[in-house]
Formats: sequence, C-alpha cells, structure tokens
Amino acid sequence: MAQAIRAQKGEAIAHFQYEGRLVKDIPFGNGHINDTYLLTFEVRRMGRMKVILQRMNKNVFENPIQLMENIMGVTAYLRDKIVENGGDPERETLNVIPAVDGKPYYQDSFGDYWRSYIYITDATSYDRVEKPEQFYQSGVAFGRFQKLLADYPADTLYESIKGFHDTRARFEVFKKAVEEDVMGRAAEVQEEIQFVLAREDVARYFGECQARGEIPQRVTHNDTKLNNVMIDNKTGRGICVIDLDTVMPGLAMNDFGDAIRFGASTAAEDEQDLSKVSCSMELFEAYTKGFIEGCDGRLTSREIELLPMGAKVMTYECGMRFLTDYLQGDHYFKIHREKHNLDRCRTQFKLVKDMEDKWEQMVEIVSKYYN
Ligand code: ADP
Ligand code: GN1
Ligand code: MG
Repeated sequence: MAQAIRAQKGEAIAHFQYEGRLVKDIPFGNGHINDTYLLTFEVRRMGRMKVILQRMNKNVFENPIQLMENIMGVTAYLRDKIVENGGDPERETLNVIPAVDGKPYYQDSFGDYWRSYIYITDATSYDRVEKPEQFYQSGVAFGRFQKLLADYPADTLYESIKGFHDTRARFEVFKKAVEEDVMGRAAEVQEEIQFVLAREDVARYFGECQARGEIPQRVTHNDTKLNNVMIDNKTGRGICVIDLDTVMPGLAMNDFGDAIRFGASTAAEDEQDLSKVSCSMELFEAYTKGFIEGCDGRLTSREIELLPMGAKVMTYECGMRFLTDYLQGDHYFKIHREKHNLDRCRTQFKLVKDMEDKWEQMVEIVSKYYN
C-alpha cells in the first residue's frame, strides 16, 4: 500500500513544473480529506524551496477539474485584491504550481488527481488555539476573506460538494444511514442517534430563514477550521486562508460557526475524555470580535444576531456527519483509530449541549457587536 502510494506520488512529482533536486518528502498537516505532502527541492545556488503536493480525495470530490477551476478563479481574484491593497500575493493567498502540461492539476495513471501549491513559509497552521489572540486573528482572516470575495461572481462557482451545508438534507442522509445500518453499529450508538433526532429543528433552522428571505447567500469558505488559516510566525496575524476546496455560495453564520465548533472548544476534536470538552466563552468572544471586524460592515444585523445559531448548527451538523460516517463504515473522513469518528461525534454533541447551556451568554456577547 505504502509502496503503491510512493510510486503514484513519484509519477505525480515528475509531472509538475518543479525545479531542482527533491531532497525531502514528508506527509504534512492534519487535514481529514486530502493526502498532503511537503516537498523540499534544492535549486542549485538558490537554496531550498518548499512546495505542498496533494492527492485530492476522490471519494469526496466528484469533479476535481471543476474544483480546480473554482480555485484558479478565486485565487486569481484574491491576488488582484491583495496587490491593490499593497500585500504580498505569494503569502496571502494560495498559489497553484502548474503541471508540466500547464494544467492546474495532474491526473495520474491510477485516475487520481494531484495539485500543488507554493508552501507558505514562516507561518503556522494551528490545530489548537494557544492563546485567544490567535483565534481572534483567524476570525479577522476568515472575515476578511469573505469581504474580499463579496463581489466575486458567485454564479461562476461550481458546487464542489452538493448541499455541503444543507443541514436538513444531511439530516435525511443520517436517518437513512441509521435505517440501513450497514455496519451493524446503530445499536451501540442509540444515545447519539437520539441526540440528533431530538434536534430536527436545528437541522431545519437556516433553511427556514432562507425560505423567508431573511438571510443572504454569500461567497463563503465553508470549512473555517483553525488549521485552514496560516498565522504569520513573526507578526501573529492571520496571513492566508487555505483549503479552498469548498469555496461556494453559502451562509456567513456557517463560516462563523464552523470556526467556533473547532477553535473555541477547550479540547481536541477527537478528545475521548468528554469532561475536558466545553465551549470557551473567552474564545467565543475573541472570534466574534475578529470575524465581525474582518467582515468590515458587510454583515446584516440579522446575520450578526444569528451567529450563535451558526455555532450550534455547524457543531450539530459536524457531529451528525461524523456519526453518519461511523454508521456507514468510515469512508469519508480519514480515521487513525477504531471508533475515531464516534469519538469525534461525541465531542461535537458535548459542545452542542454546552452551547445550549450557555446560550444567553453567547447571545449577550454577540449583541455587543451589532451594527
Ligand atoms: P485537507 O482538505 O485535507 O484539510 P488542506 O488543504 O487543509 O487539506 O491541507 C492540509 C494541511 O496542510 C493544512 O491544514 C496545512 O497545515 C497544510 N497546508 C496546506 N496548504 C499549505 C500551504 N500552501 N502552505 C503551508 N501549509 C499548507
Ligand atoms: C474536514 O478538510 P478539513 O480537514 O479541513 C471537512 C469539514 C469538517 C472537518 C471536521 C471537505 O475539514 O467539512 O468540518 O473535516 N471538509 C470537507 O474536522 O468535508
Ligand atoms: Mg484542511
């Protein structure tokens, strides 16, 4: 298996516009979806250059070519904005390294798609918040990302994953997974299943707001985990939003909420000791402040008012997705141990419960930032 991947990767490496001699090749990062590698090349007298190489997940992305078209469009647009603002486009947005044939991807002889980015140096993608300032900075970065893309022609974007944050549709998929119970796992997770079923109103919430015309669709990131933003090692600022696979029309509250469910938790997403898991109100406030500042006046007061609901919906949805994957046999998220998806699901539901208990506090924090 490892050997097969090595051969596949070797083929891919030979088909990108790289220069110099490959001196290091290591698996990189903690993403749940793609296979990511950090490659180091030695370019004669110019020293070492690092690049990111990714094998795109074919179970998750149905159309990698359309997906790369989205990324090329969005990064070119961001590049212009960054240059206009006097920024550094090599560090403040992803930069695709083309394949030898000029395409933004390479399809290998096994049918897998690969892509490559310039490595963003002197910056870190964190898996846990070390201090509230970092989380604040990531909020500014994701908010600014949304602001920069406010006028992006949304109808040119392909829907890279259909119904990605359609929580209601995911609820239906979940119910089907419970009924089918292909792995025979439903009996042991009755408590978690009941937790989801008891909250169908959460699954329906944003769909109903949209049907009433209360909230706008915007171009959003849709996967705003802390480790999808690079924090500059020197300045501590959120320098670049990465992992652009799910940039699509979506809801501002979901971009807010997905960041909270991951970054405001007092424990890791897969912590097994649930007594360690809660939603920190200090971190919640740091992110709220950063995100609203980053969006720079673009959010309506209804959107701001619904931010706590975004946190609850995204945490509930993510827990439901982990549980669905567990029931279906762990084909979507990468797992590194038995019952990994179940552990992840349990932290999410613990967070939902904690948010329900702290609801008034969350509403009060957000109300400080109304327009
Ligand atoms: P996944 O969809 O699997 O999460 P990502 O695109 O987020 O894949 O990449 C996984 C990890 O690799 C990121 O969390 C980050 O740590 C690192 N990474 C990805 N792209 C870059 C880049 N251009 N520069 C530096 N690190 C990167
Ligand atoms: C995945 O790709 P990554 O690891 O940044 C997932 C998100 C989930 C997250 C849970 C394309 O994010 O939607 O919220 O795992 N991405 C995709 O940790 O499904
Ligand atoms: Mg990622």
